[in-house]
Parts: sequence; C-alpha cells; structure tokens
Amino acid sequence: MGLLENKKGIIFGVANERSIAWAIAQTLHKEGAELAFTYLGEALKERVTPLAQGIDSKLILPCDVAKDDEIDAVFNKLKDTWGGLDILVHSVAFANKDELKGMYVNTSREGFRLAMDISAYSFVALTKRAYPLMEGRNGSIMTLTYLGSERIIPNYNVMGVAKAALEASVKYLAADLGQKNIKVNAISAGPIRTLAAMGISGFRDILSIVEQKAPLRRNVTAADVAKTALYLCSDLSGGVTGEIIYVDAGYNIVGI
Ligand code: 0WD
Repeated sequence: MGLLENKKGIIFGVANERSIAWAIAQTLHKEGAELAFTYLGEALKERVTPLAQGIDSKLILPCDVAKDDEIDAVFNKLKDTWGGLDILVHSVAFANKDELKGMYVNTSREGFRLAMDISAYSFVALTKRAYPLMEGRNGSIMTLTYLGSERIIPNYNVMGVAKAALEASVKYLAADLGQKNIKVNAISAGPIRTLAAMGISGFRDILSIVEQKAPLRRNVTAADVAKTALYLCSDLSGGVTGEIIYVDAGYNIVGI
C-alpha cells in the first residue's frame, strides 16, 4: 500500500518531461495518488497530455495562472469530479528573459508586476481556491522556490524578489490554514536543467559552481526534489508547516 493511497492531487507547472513538477507527479503517482494536471496554452497541451495519460490521469485542464476565471474553472471541475482535494503542487514561475540578465536596478515596472503576479501571487490565488476543498482531509500545499530569494545570484534579479514574496506567502498561508489542518510548505531546490532554468543568463556556470562547492559535491536531480515533495504530501511530514526545505546538496550552508 502506497503512502498516498486514496489521495487526490493537482499539479500546476508541467511543461515537459524535464519539469520538476513532472518528477513530483511520477513519484506521487507511484505512491498511489490520483492526479490532475494543468497546462499553459495549446503548445504545452500536446506535451502534457501524453505524460499525464501515461500515469492514468483523467483531468488535464487548461490554466493560465494569471487569469482568475481559468483558475476558477479548474477548481470547479475538481469539485464536481472529486468533491475534495488533498494535495496542491505549485511549480510555476515566469519572468521576461530580458529581466534575467544584467543589473536588477534596470527592472521595468511591467517586468516586476509580471514576475510577481505569475511567480508569487498565483500561489495565493490557487491556495484560496484549494483550501475549501481540503476541509477535514489533512491537506498539503507546496511550492518551489530558489536560494536567489535570500542571497544574490547573478542575473536572477526580479525572480529572486518574487521568490522572496513567495516564501513570505508560504508562512502567512501556513498561519491562515493551520487551524484547518492544512500544511503549506516550500522546497528550495538547487539548480536543475529545465526549460525555465535555461532562460537565466549564466545558468551553466551556476551548475558547475554548485558541483564544486556544495557539501555533497553534486547537483540535485528533479527526482531528489520529488522525494521531498512526497514527504511533504504524506503523513511523514505531519507537524511540518510554514517551512522552506532545502533540497540543494547543502549548497545554502556554504559561506565562501
Ligand atoms: O533550477 C531550477 N530548475 C529550479 C527551479 C531551482 C529552484 C526552483 N525552481 C522552481 C521554478 O522557479 C519554478 O517555480 O521550480 C518551479 C518549476 O520550474 P522548472 O521545473 O524548473 O521549469 P519548467 O519545466 O519550465 O516549468 C515551469 C512552468 C512553465 O514552463 P515554461 O518553461 O513554459 O515557462 O511554469 C508554467 C509553465 O508550464 N507557467 C505557467 N503556468 C500557468 N500559467 C505560467 C502561467 N502564466 N507561466 C509559466
């Protein structure tokens, strides 16, 4: 019997088979969870649908997290089909490519608004719709963040500021929902070669520095992150909420 038998979860942020969200989905499915997926736009529908169907998912829904009506449609569908929800995985972030290079001081008003909206506010927007479906079910809500929220990572810029807002949101939401027995946590992942990561100028250098300097002397994989996601979804993490958990081969503890 798997750790997540009879649990129902929704995963936002699968773009392709390299996505961290996809590794998480595979791990949760192996432990018995039934999963729904969302995709952004028709191009990604073609990529996400076969992946999701491959792990027996029947709910594969469009959703741009910048649009409240699309988010409402997703959660209405979950309510009609499942009647409740146990797990929400938010693995979504976006900033314009030209904001992810050069000096932070050049961030535009629109670039700042966009990164904040899609990478931070969307977590609040999804949680707002998810928690009423989690009443009485020991729900688990999680998001993905990065060290650039608290340390300077060259070129991460406005995304670091958005991740800081996201991490603060994790704590406020954990405080809001704890009385309903719903956990809210974040995984701070080390750098992983994905579509989103390749948009960050100098990303290859980051991978090689981590490999040289991290205590474990390696980069993490999406599968490493997925195992911590499983812990956060399951009863193994009963009593853990409002946390930012590092899955980064220990890189965050290094001073010089
Ligand atoms: O090194 C890394 N890859 C790390 C990623 C280290 C630490 C954290 N993270 C975070 C990212 O910031 C993000 O929050 O993990 C999360 C997942 O990112 P990923 O798996 O690295 O990247 P990817 O496979 O590209 O998935 C992110 C997806 C988007 O992909 P694209 O590449 O098309 O932008 O987020 C989705 C989209 O599928 N997304 C949206 N979904 C709904 N509405 C939207 C949107 N408006 N914008 C982006």
